[in-house]
Amino acid sequence: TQLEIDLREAVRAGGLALAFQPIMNAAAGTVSGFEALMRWPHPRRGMVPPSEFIPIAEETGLILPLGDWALREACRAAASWPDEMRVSVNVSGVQFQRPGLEQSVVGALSAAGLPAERLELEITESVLMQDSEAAVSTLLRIRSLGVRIALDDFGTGYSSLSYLRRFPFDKIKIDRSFIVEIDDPETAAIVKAIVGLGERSGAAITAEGVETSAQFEGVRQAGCTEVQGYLFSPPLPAEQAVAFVNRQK
Ligand code: G
Ligand code: G
Ligand code: MN
Ligand code: NA
Repeated sequence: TQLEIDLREAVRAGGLALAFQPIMNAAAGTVSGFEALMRWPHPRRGMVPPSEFIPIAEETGLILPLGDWALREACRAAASWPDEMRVSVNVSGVQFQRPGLEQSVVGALSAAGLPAERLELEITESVLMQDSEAAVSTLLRIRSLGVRIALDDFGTGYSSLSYLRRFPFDKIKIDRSFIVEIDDPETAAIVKAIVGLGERSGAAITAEGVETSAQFEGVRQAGCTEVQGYLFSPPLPAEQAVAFVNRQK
């Protein structure tokens, strides 16, 4: 398709960008890091959303060079932030199916001079579903470098709880479909239960998609330690991310 041709050209020519959304410490109100999110300003169509181009990138294998680029670019940006701030990078299942993800991670960290502890990879359950033995061993090797591993979109899959036993996640990100309903006592009870599970395994819990102060209060009461969402900030261009940090001080 034309979009595929355009994406190939954009990858080659460096036509994509990363946006950075702040992740806040729920108690302190400080920035604990940023999630890197790909943006594609298309020369004719305007901004193409990731929900359109990521699936194309995954089907065509373009996600491999694109994923490498995102890791490098994210680490490079993070190297200019205050020492305590992490960068979180989304990683597709396809990137786990090919050898070399560990090499890409090591390469991105060393090119940026970023300590491994300041990088976090966000994966979804689908990564562990495909070929779980190989994916788990790749994840463990990357984690042994000091890189943190977060389980993204938690609660949207089919057998979420079993994955928590299969891998020692450093963080669980609760999907925003729970957050929009946090005023419902049953949903709040589920979120509290997830927080309890996370605490027992030593994982931090992030609430995604927090849009209102009532939701913020609800997830804080449920015990979420980190929050992310439009209430705090949309994803920002790299320069504005640095300005956001300075404004919080
Ligand atoms: O950025 P939004 O704001 O629209 O992102 C939508 C989805 O696109 C995210 O939830 C994530 O799953 C995916 N996405 C965004 N950036 C990346 C990326 O760098 N790599 C991968 N694999 N997925 C991404
Ligand atoms: O990787 P993941 O699927 O978690 O991507 C996060 C997605 O959520 C991105 O598309 C991002 O732009 C979007 N997002 C971030 N904050 C909010 C929010 O408060 N509300 C909504 N509706 N979407 C958000
Ligand atoms: Mn994510
Ligand atoms: Na998510």
